[in-house]
Amino acid sequence: MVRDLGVCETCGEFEGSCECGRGEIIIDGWRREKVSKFLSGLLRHFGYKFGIDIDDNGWADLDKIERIVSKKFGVGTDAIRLIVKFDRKERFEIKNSKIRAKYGHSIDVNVNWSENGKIPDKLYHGTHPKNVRSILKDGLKPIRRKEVHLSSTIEDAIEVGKRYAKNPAILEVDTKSLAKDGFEIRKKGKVYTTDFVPPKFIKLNNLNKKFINSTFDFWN
Ligand code: HQG
Repeated sequence: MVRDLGVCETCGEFEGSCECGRGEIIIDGWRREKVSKFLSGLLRHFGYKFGIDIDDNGWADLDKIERIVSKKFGVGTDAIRLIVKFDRKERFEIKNSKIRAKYGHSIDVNVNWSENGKIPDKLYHGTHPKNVRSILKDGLKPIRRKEVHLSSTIEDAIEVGKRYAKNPAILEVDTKSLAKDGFEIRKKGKVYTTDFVPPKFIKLNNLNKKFINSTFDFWN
């Protein structure tokens, strides 16, 4: 369940409930999820439908977004700022009076990302089992988005894959070799992205191998 967000004079900004119990809920969990999905949609895919200009680096004016969100959901900038701050996947970024999505775009933007840190040697991708054969043959492609998305843990990849199937397939990407081969891997919040992963760097995670093998005929 998505938790409420609020502020308290004593405890500060909080998720769920504050320690002293006197905090004010700024946005409830139900609305938080709706607004967060809407923000993802606006900033990644359809801002233009609402008259939002998104610049080449993915930035949009926060006050314009706030006007639309306020009309549609009855919450203001304080709620948007809390949604951004407490987002588990660090989907968004606010700088000065601008907001952008860090990943997931279908629109043509270049989120020139500079989050530092070592890229793990292995990353994971959760998907529908029916995609496995084609991915192992043709590689991981961005399909309708600008980039391929990878997770840092198997658990996160399972969560991504569960959007497609109850028992998702988990693929393991040899990012060490991918990087050595010249592919740029970008850390964007909790998610990693790259332009394409050739099949030679992908293998089916052992967790699923037996399961997929036993049911491959059914899916294909
Ligand atoms: C598949 C959400 C067949 C790929 C998620 C995936 C993630 C192929 C689908 C983020 C293929 C594309 C991105 C090939 C790729 N043959 N199928 N050669 N290459 N595919 O939604 O990674 O919550 O664009 O496996 O949690 O599922 O919105 O990518 O199934 O982090 O922040 O084509 O979006 O994050 O689907 O999801 P997507 P994704 P948020």
